[in-house]
Amino acid sequence: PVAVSDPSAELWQSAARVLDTNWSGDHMVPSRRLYPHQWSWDTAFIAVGLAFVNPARAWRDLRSLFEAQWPDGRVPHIVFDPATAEDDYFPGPGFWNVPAYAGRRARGSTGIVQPPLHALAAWEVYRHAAAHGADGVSEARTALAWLYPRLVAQQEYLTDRRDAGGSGLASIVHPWESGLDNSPAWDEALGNVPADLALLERFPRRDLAVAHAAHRPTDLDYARYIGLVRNYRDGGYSDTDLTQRHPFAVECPAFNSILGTAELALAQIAGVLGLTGDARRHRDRAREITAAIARRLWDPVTRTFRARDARTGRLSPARCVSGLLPLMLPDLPADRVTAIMEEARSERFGLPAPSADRTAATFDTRRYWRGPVWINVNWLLRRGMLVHGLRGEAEELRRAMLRLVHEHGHYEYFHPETGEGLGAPTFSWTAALCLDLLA
Ligand code: 9YW
Repeated sequence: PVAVSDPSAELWQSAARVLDTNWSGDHMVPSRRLYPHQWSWDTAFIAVGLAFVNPARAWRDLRSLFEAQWPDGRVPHIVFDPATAEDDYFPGPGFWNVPAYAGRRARGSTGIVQPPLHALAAWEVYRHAAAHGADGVSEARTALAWLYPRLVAQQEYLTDRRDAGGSGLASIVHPWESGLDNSPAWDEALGNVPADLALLERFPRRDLAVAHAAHRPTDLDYARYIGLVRNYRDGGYSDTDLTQRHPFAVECPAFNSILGTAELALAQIAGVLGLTGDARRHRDRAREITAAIARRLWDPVTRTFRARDARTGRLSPARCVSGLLPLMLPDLPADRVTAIMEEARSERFGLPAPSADRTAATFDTRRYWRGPVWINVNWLLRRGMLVHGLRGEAEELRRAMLRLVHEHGHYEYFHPETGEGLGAPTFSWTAALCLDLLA
């Protein structure tokens, strides 16, 4: 008989191999060369895929991340691997110089956050535990019980300390906190951030040594990024009076949709742990966050969700993929669901959705978050479709994502016109989410 190769089986195996290669003992790296440490929201996406092939590693990875949680509840966006040289990534632990009160493990971390996707990830790993037998279930319950109070502290940090605009939404204090690093959504707010180009002479860009300059942020933006870190750091990473003390505070629709989704995942987890009062509170919080997103971040003129500058009150003029992610929220009003799907299907996006509006002057097919397709945000978008019962659209998107990865590889991101793989070639979250899409 002729051996018939099964493309799904091949893809599954190559994805599992990427996750094996990128495992570093007690955590996963996003990619060996470009990102040799642990990144916060990567850990969540990765756990979703590890749930199928190695749940013990999913729990270990989440645990490694939350061991570096600060006493105020913030979960750092990077936990640095002490075994990796300081100059392998800039800005490294020396530049972040986090205060002693952050705790021993957090000393080797950054002081900013990323989208709080971990409750959803923990719930997903738990949901699949039964497939790994009785031991898998008992491991999952123990892990959930350990994580739950930490996940709650993470939410409370974001909803209390980070409500810079007093609107019931969390503000990000740095574009890196969005995970959509140099999205055009930040351009207008970044215009108010001083750019000290001399900083780049003192701290040369390490990212340009390992990635194409045409894919990466410009020097002007990079100088602002470093200046923002320095300002937040020099203020002791305090969130008091943020809008006066810090030149960047923005309410992102994707970050806040994930914040709301996390409350719903926490409600499920609380249910498993027998905490019914907590579960009710989490559901109420999710409804409040949804209402705040629908009120604060909706532009009635263009019928799209936008980022809002908490300092100036202005909505960003840029249409970005982040504006499609409120679809993840089940209580989103029906007219907003319709508007998001119309925008997603329009010539500005299309499926899989590029990171930014194809018709905008800022659209750039190769530059980081300003045009390329990312699997992680499309995976979130697909979840949103399923939440609203849009099964046909969800299936179409699932197939489109798998086609892209099957034809081009487990790349970090993809050219929005040709599908060419860009950035790191064996990228953990692309591989992990493929496993989920194939399962
Ligand atoms: C950087 C690790 C991270 C992701 C971010 C992505 C990128 C880091 O890589 O940022 O140095 O530019 O934008 O979402 O977590 O994969």
